[in-house]
Amino acid sequence: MNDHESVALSLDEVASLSRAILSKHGLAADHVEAVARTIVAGERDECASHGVYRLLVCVNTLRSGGVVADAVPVVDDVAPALVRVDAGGGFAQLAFERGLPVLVEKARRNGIAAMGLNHCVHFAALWPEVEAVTAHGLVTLACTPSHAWVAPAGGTRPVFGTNPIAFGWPRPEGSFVFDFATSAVARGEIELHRRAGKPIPYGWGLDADGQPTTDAAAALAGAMLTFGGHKGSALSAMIELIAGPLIGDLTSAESIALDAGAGSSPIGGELILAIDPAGFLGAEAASHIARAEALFDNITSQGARLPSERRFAARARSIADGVRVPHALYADLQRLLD
Ligand code: NDP
Ligand code: PYC
Repeated sequence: MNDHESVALSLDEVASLSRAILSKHGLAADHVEAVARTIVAGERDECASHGVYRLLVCVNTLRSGGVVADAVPVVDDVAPALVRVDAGGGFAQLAFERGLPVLVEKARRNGIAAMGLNHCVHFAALWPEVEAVTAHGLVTLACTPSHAWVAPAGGTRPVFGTNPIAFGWPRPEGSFVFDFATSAVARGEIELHRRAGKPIPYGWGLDADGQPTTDAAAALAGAMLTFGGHKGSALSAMIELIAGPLIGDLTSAESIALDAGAGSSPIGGELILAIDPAGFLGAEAASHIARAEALFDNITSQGARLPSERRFAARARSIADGVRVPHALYADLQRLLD
């Protein structure tokens, strides 16, 4: 991005802008803080589809009544290794933060634990949550359905959400974390292409007639495609099941039906698993976990990179130098303060 096409902001300015916009549109103070933290994290790590751009989506969801602005998450200790948090129709971030200490304590006590978030509005990347769990030395898996925008492999009509899955493995510095949509790309990425008037590659979406397209708007109106053909399709189905009906929550098709064209963010559940290496290995856990470093070395020593390497480099840059937001997006964000 050229300097003349963008606005320079410090991370503090990104945080203030996020808080101001969310507060102005009626979000309760504790949610403002939790949501702003993930927006800043997304922008800081140069995840453009889940940084300040998401403020437009949050405001649209607040305006359309698609989220309960002052929801109070209720933590339910349902079983020795299970915790549920009813987000009450609020954004997922606060529900996650309220349930996290219980999940960590249960994983430590039992070796493994699962947290189900219910009735939450999820517009965010999963890696901030995964990093928050791995920070406690726990291996983590998280996934959530979204809205039915994605056709199954071999089909042409949306059934699945963009259904992200994220995994985290604790390391001495900077966990091994991957986090991606099971669609070829996140919907937010296609929306950014539409905003910038850029074509999308073949393989991301089909138009309303089921034909491959490079037109971002046509793919948004038609159907997105899964990554890796039948493999992404099967993973996406798994996420529908284990973060939907298994925890008593919505599928992506049910979420978009509830939305009824309002354009709000998806509502439904999220499943987060946490595994304590000491559960299997006791006092030997540290030495076995250390062996993972050889695996990572074998990847990076041949010039391949680890997932999150780009993000961690972006993070270091942004902390030192701040971030750059495209002018057009910045102008749209300023209008939300009028
Ligand atoms: P990408 O296809 O860009 O994949 C992202 C993941 O792959 C990151 O972990 C990334 O690491 C890693 N990666 C990318 N390129 C390489 C490479 N060459 N070598 C090794 N690792 C690599 O992202 P998506 O568009 O699929 O998803 C983007 C975000 O959207 C995710 O954070 C996801 O959670 C979010 N999302 C949220 C949804 C929701 O319902 N809440 C729905 C769909 C998506 P790095 O970051 O370091 O590049
Ligand atoms: O980019 O696909 C996406 C997405 C859906 C919900 C949040 N992000």
